[in-house]
Amino acid sequence: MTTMALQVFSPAVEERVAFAVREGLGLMQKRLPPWLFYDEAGSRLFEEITERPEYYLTRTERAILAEHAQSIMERAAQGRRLRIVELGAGSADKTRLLLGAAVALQGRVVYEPVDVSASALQLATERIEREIAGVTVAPQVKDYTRGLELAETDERKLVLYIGSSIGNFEPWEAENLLTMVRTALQPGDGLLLGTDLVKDQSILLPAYDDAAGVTAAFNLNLLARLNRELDADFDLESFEHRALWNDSKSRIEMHLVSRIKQEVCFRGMDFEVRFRENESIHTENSYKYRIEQPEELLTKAGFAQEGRWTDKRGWFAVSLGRV
Ligand code: AVJ
Repeated sequence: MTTMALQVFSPAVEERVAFAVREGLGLMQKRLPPWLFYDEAGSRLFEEITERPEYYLTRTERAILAEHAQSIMERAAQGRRLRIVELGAGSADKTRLLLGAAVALQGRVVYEPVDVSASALQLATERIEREIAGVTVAPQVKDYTRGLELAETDERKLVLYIGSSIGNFEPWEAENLLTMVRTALQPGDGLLLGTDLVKDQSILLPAYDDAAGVTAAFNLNLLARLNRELDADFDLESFEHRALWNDSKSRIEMHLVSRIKQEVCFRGMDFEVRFRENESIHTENSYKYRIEQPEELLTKAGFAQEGRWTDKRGWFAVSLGRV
């Protein structure tokens, strides 16, 4: 007898993927949204990216939090009890530093990670409850880009939006997202925002095109996902990863470039796409901010900037906004 892997059938996700493909691959400049990266393999590859020597973001932000967690928490709490909400919790690795500081400050803390991935939340919940005494985890499975509902509590809330996740959004989208977060909060509540800063291309480009090829694999995995989920026939060998710096938009762009003229069939949805030689699919933007921009963004979204912490090289910023 053969054992088959259990197929988890989730039409909602599949329809969202099919919709994104139909919409994005029909454009003049083909594009696919970056949330498509994060299937199981993609989430694992992203964790691997964060350990590559070229990918300075995670390491730099972690160093900022390691050094300043205590003062960040004190500044956010202002003598009150804090409850910590995190948007897009992921592996919640850097969050431990902040949770540890909150526990040191107030004895115990409620941590509410919000993420679309129930499995990622499950893992993070178990790990954090096991490893940090005093933390109660209250996970919420939700796509926070579609709205946020936070219970009214006596505690002051601090929303964490770290890891430069905001960088995936166009400036106007980023403003809308943070405005939406602000409207879910009460006066006195805070937002901790992690933003990657503009720096020389000689640093930026390798971070998105590491020598070991993990970022390339992360980008190409998107096509493997479409092959599997939509029964497409992308030949992964005939596409290549490309990262470029768009100076006028201040962003890193990732593309998947077709090495040849070809046609790709989506047998699962009666849809074909033609590629010219060298034609690309734009898969991600990663905006890089000038040092004064996080504050401008917070202000436009209705927050007052309450503090800002950076590393010695000025590569990354963590900003605290208050409602
Ligand atoms: C998770 C959006 C912060 O933009 O640096 C890493 C994703 N893409 N390498 C980033 C990513 C390519 C990452 N963020």
